Amino acid sequence: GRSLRFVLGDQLTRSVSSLADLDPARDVVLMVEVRAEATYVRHHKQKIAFLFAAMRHFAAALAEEGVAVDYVRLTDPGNAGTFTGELERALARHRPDRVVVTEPGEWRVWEMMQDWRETLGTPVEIRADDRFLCPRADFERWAAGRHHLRMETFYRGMRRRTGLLMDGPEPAGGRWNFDAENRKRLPKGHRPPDRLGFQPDAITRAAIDLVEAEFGDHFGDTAAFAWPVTRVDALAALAHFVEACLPRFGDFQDAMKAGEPHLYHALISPALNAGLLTAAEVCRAAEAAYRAGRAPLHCAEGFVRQILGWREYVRGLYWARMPEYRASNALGAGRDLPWFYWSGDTALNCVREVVAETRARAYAHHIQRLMVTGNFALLAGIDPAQVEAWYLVVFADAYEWVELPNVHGMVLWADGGVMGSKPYAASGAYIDRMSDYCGACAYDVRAKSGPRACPFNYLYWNFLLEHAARLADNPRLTMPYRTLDGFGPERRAEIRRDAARFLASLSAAPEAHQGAQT
Ligand code: FAD
Ligand code: DLZ
Ligand code: SF4
Repeated sequence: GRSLRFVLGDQLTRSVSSLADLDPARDVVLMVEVRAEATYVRHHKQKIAFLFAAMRHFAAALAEEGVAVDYVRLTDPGNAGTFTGELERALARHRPDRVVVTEPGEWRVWEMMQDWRETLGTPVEIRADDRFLCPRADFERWAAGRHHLRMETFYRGMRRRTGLLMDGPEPAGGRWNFDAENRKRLPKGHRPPDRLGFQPDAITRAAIDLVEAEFGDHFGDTAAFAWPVTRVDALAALAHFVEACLPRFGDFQDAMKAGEPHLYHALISPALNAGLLTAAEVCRAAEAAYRAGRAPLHCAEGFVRQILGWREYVRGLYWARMPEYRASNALGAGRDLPWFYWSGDTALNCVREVVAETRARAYAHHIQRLMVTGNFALLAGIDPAQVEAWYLVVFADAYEWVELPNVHGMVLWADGGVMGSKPYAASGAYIDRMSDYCGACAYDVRAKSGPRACPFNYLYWNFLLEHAARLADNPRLTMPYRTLDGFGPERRAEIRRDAARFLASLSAAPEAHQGAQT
């Protein structure tokens, strides 16, 4: 029969399962730009522009192959504004025998798809997303009956399963994990390599203009848009990364430098998450560089671990634990998200830098997300739902399947330790060690108390004090709690006073700016 093949905006892979047995003579591919997907959170302008541009290029490439593509633009007359509404209209236009889709990245859309099967009156075939290396069912089997789901165990299984960086049954180099070698700070005056930027072509320019016209009040600028939006450009970005950055990726993975958000990072997550690259080919490219002597093992392994390990793991965890996963709030955090997460208007120089870079590029690297904006939200006890909404809005690579475990589990420990054995809380000393932010800050990172002291310092101890009942017997926190035990009652009172004063000075975002509003 005739199939209507519905391809979502983050399924832009020619080999995606919904296109597997495409018959160009009879089938139609449906792609839709819909307002609901751009506004379920008020995404950063670059994220929407990136996705619309990538969708339009993907549709054009399919059409060039001779495939019939029905592409609905955002401003087309009659656009229903939702996936379901547009699918209904397309069914009326094409009258196919069945609809074929690949399972979506987000629970929200999964629920929609379940409804389609009941309400559309046309059979809907939902296929597995085999662009991931670990099928959902396999992860669920591994996770069943476990409370703690540790990445490292999962990752070793994935190395064995795929043979990536394996020498027979042994991990290449005799070790699974070279994490300990990934913690260098950037030498003074060090200049990271220039990166490939991709100038918007006419299609991409039109997508940017559309976003400025339709979503002009969303967070973020578009002037610095330089993302690859085609497979060809994404492959060029990957090749450039492997050649110019991978050889030092591991060394400086955790380093931060003002004005240099990219450093040695791959900058491939928007392309990867939208399907312009696949996880398997990206991992193979890193392994090939190692085998050819063009990248040291600790760099290739560190990079493969991010994708074969972390990325597959958070995706598996998301599907194994949703929808309950996002409801927990193990530390009882309830403070409103401070306004400066949107405005960048804060004396905390590290936060100001990361928010400014995020606004300009819809990007911050992992340690900025984890140890600056994330660490602050943890220490200040910000409501998990508001923090999650922020992360889902501001990054071009953000989808709930990857954002939620990273924020809810890794950063906020709101899952009570499913993902991480302890919260990643850190004082200003960590940020000072890994960055050059503190030198230019109005606060003094070495001062422990008083109005000039770096707020991360007293917020860190205040956090441990507040959550002692929950965390003091955590074996990984023995050291800091021993230090805290040595503080006298006066020092403790001072910590609580400094923290209370600082936290009371935070102002929440005006209602209209909470990215979470739907
Ligand atoms: P690199 O540092 O070069 O890493 C290479 C690739 O590894 C990335 O492209 C990504 O695909 C993968 N990766 C690395 N770390 C992770 C991780 N923790 N989880 C999943 N994949 C990972 N990544 C997203 O793609 N979308 C998100 O919405 C997202 N939200 C995050 C929120 C927080 C609080 C944190 C701490 C991390 C988040 N990450 C997210 C993971 C990571 O920060 C980004 O994948 C990375 O910064 C993307 O930039 P890059 O391609 O230069 O990555
Ligand atoms: C993120 C996004 C946006 C902004 N717009 C669209 C769109 O107009 N059409 C579309 O098919 N997909 C879009 N997406 C991506 C979807 O939100 C994504 O497919 C779901 O979140 C499932 O992962
Ligand atoms: Fe951030 Fe504190 Fe350093 Fe200022 S002193 S940049 S607030 S860590």
